[in-house]
Amino acid sequence: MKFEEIEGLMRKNEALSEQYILPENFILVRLDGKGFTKLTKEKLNLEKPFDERFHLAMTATMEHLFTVGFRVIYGYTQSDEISLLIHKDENVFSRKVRKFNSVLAGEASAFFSLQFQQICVFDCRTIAIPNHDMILDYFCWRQEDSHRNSLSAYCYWTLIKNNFTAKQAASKIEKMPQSDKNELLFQLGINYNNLPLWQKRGVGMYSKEAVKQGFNPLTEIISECVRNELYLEKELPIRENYRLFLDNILQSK
Ligand SMILES: Nc1nc2c(ncn2[C@@H]2O[C@H](COP(=O)(O)OP(=O)(O)OP(=O)(O)O)[C@@H](O)[C@H]2O)c(=O)[nH]1
Ligand SMILES: [Mg+2]
Repeated sequence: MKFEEIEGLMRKNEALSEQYILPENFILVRLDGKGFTKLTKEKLNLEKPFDERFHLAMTATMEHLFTVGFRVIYGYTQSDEISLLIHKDENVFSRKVRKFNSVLAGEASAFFSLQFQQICVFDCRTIAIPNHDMILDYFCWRQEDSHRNSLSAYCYWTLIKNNFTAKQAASKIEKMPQSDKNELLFQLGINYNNLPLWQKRGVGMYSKEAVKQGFNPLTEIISECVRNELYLEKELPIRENYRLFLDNILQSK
């Protein structure tokens, strides 16, 4: 086959393999640390079940992802995952799915690795979301996942600290109802209700208007202007109030 024919065939196959997020759909991406159970245990030397330095690195990585060329409306992080809601009119890279996945996974992996001076890798998936209600359902789902995992992780590590083996601890909490997990922690001296909210609900990030004072050295006048700034919500509401909170952000974009 001639070079031109080979090139034509390759380009045709590449083009036909391409997937796009269809117009009018919001773009939802979720990044998740690859093999972080092992990484956090063996290489990063973290506090269990939650480590503030790890959480701050996740939050800083999410903030970085607001600045890499996509119109991000809202970001949410819990545990080793980050979800980003991208505007439905975003047309960057012609909405090619592979571009969202590869660029965002690359940016997150590089940025997070620098925080710990270790190779840390994120995967990324891209999901089309056709309407507002599904966006609210999505984020409530991830927040509920955060809550369930955090309760289980606290139970597991508290049992380990109380001399249970890994196998005993895992089998004790397997299939245990949530209310019993709360009670188990209480019996072992931990009031789950008093634990930091970021560990139970995750945190959210979005841009909002802030009034700033600026000093003009030429006119020597202090003036006020309104700027959009990234804001981190560390005390997210839950359930219906979380839906209202998200709805407000969506209405303003
Ligand atoms: N010690 C510690 N570990 C954490 C913290 N946050 C997340 N992790 C770990 O991150 C893991 C996240 O779970 P998964 O994403 O389901 O598991 P994974 O090992 O990353 O596997 P894949 O995502 O499938 O590659 C948990 O098992 C925790 O061990 C933290 O603050 N402290
Ligand atoms: Mg993971």
